[in-house]
Amino acid sequence: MSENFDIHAYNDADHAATYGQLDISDERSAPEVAADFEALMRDGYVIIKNLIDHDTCDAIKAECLELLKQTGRNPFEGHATQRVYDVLSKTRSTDRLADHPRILGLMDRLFRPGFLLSQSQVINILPGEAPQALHTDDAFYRIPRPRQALGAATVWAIDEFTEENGSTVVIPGSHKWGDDRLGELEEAVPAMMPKGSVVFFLGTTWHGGGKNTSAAARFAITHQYCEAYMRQQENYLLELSKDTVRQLSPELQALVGYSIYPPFMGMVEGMHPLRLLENAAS
Ligand SMILES: O=C(O)CCC(=O)C(=O)O
Repeated sequence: MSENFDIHAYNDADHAATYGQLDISDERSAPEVAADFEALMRDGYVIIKNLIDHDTCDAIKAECLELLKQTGRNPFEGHATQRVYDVLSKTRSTDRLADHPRILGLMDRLFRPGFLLSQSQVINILPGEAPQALHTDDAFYRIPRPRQALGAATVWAIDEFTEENGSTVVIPGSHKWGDDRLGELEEAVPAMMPKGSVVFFLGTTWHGGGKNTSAAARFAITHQYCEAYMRQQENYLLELSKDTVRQLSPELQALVGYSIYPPFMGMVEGMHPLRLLENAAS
């Protein structure tokens, strides 16, 4: 290797000539994001209220209700919970939640540039559902705790989240725990929030879906994210056709994997994957 070759500069550099890293909008560095981030790192979660309006919630719900079918196959999915997987293939209605600037602003602070979407679901908790087993979302990255989060999640309240209707529950401060401590239901608090709000939590934070003792279903959208160097839960590159990817915003295209984590992770033929979308016939 050449004496003058600086491997660190090479690793950090954006080598793509045609498709560089996307610009970060001002909204992603707004003062509110700094305050949200402070709460997130202190408590392991933050509730951001009224981020989308009720009309948007109603439009999302109307479209996604059509997609809901069977209930869960095991207690974790929830025998009285309906879930839609592969959401991005089926509807564009939740895209603006996945790439919402207030969420991506938190991700900018939390993870390295190039972070990815990890999975998306519609989750409809029906009346009578039992509490979901508490868990952490990035436990499958089998690296000992305490450690930094390698994933992060949003759960969007498309209906109001109440203690009765199955609001997500979280254990404040649990993101700092080691592997020796398991979350107990008595320690969990409901993330109650108005329709149109979101709870954002770290992949290391203990949480779960709540029990639904009300007479109505609780409708939510979740999008999860991970560091660019961790495996995504959902295999977007196999799920999404190129035509679907062409319909996504540049941010969302990057999030599902049409992006490079410097210096070259994600390459196709040694080049940026967005080149695959150039030929409309492909
Ligand atoms: O539906 C919720 O509130 C949370 C669900 C959850 O944590 C999960 O399914 O992994």
